[in-house]
Amino acid sequence: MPFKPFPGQLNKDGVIIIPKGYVKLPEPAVSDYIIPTGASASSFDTTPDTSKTVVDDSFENSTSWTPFNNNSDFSLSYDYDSSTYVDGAYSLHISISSSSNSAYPLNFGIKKTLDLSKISIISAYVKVSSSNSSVTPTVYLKVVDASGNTIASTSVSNPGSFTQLTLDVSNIIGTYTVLIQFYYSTGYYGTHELWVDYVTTNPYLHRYENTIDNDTSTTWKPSSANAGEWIQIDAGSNSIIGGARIYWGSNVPNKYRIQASTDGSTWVDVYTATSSPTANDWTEYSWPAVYARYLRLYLDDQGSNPVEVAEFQYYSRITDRVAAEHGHGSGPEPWREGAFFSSFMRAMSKGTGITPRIAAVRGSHRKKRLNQKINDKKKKSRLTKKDILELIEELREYIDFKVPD
Ligand SMILES: [Ca+2]
Ligand SMILES: [Ca+2]
Repeated sequence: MPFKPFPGQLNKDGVIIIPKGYVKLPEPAVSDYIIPTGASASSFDTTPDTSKTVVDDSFENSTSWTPFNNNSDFSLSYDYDSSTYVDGAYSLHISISSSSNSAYPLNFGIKKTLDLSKISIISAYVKVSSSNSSVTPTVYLKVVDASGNTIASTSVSNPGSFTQLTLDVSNIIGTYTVLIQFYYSTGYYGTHELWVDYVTTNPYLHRYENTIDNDTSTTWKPSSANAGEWIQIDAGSNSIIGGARIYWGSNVPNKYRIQASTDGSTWVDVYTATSSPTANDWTEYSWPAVYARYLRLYLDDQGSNPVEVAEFQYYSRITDRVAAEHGHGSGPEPWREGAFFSSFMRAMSKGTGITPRIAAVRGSHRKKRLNQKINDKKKKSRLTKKDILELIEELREYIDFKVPD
C-alpha cells in the first residue's frame, strides 16, 4: 500500500517546499536575537551628536596635551591659571619670552594625538596676550598628519578674551595630531601668552556602530539617499544564520535586500523586501538558514531621504533556524525548505522502496544512524507527516552543519 504523498512539492533541485501552515513552530524569543560584534557601512551621515559633548578639562591643573615651541630663540613655560577661565576654574597658561627680536616666527602651543575616526567636531576655548603691541597673533586649531601637513584648520585673529574655535573633522578618519597654536609670522621681543580653557569633542550622530548598541534611539544613516548604500553586521565567526530583525528609524526604504556572506566580499541575497517596513519599530526577517559571518542590508531604493537603521540583530543556532524556516512574526510567509537527495525523495514519494543514497554523509556513526532511521521508517506501510519530518530533520542536521571546504 503506497503511503500518502508528502504534501510538499519537490523541485528539480531536490528541494522540498512545505506549504504555509503545515508546521507550526514557536516564534523566536527576543532573547534569541544576537547583537553583532561589529558593523560597517558604505557611508554615514557626519552630523555631530551635540547631545554627547565630551569635555577634556585636563587643563585645570595638569594637561594630557604636550606643550611645544618651534622657536628656539624663545624659552617656553606654562602653568595653570586660577583666575583666567570661562568654565569656572583654571586654564592652561603657556608662554614664550625673549628680550630680543628673532628672525623666526612665533610658533608655540599644545598638541595631542587623537583618533578622529569617531569624532565629528573639535572645539577649544582660547585666548592670547602679547606684551609687544606689534604682535597680533593668529590662534589655530588644526589637524596635521605625520609629515606635519595641515589636514584641517580653523583660526581666530588675536583673541583678547576667550573665544571658541570649532573645527569640523567629520571627513577625517584615523589618528592625527591636533594642535592649538599661537602663530605670528615674525619673531618679536616680549612675552607672548596663550590660554586654553578646555577642549570638547562630539561624536557622530549617525555612525554605523549605532546599529549594534542595543539602543533603538541611536541610528545609522547613510550620507546619501542613493541606491546602493549598505550597512553590514559581523557575527564574529561563521555561523548558521536563519534570520534577523531590524529596528527602523523614521525614514524607511522602498526596496531593499538582506544579503549574507562568509568573507565579506561575496554576497548572496537571503531576503528581498517587496514593501516598506514600519518606521520606528522592529521588523523580523527569516530565510532558509545559511552559513555566514556577515549580513548586509543593501538599499535598492531609499526614497527621497536617507533611511535610518536603529538596530540590526541576527539569530543563529538550530532552534532558531527551525523557527526561521517556518516563518514567524512579521517576516515572510511561513515555509520550509529542505535540501535532499532527489533520489531519496522520489523513492519516498513514489513508495518504490529504493534505498536512498547517502554516500555524501561523512562520518560512519552519522551515516549509520541515518540509515537506521530510514530503514525503520521503510518498515512501515505508510509514512506519517511526523515520520517524514523526522527524516528531514536528520538530513538537515547534517547538511546545515557542513562547513565548506
Ligand atoms: Ca578649565
Ligand atoms: Ca541603536
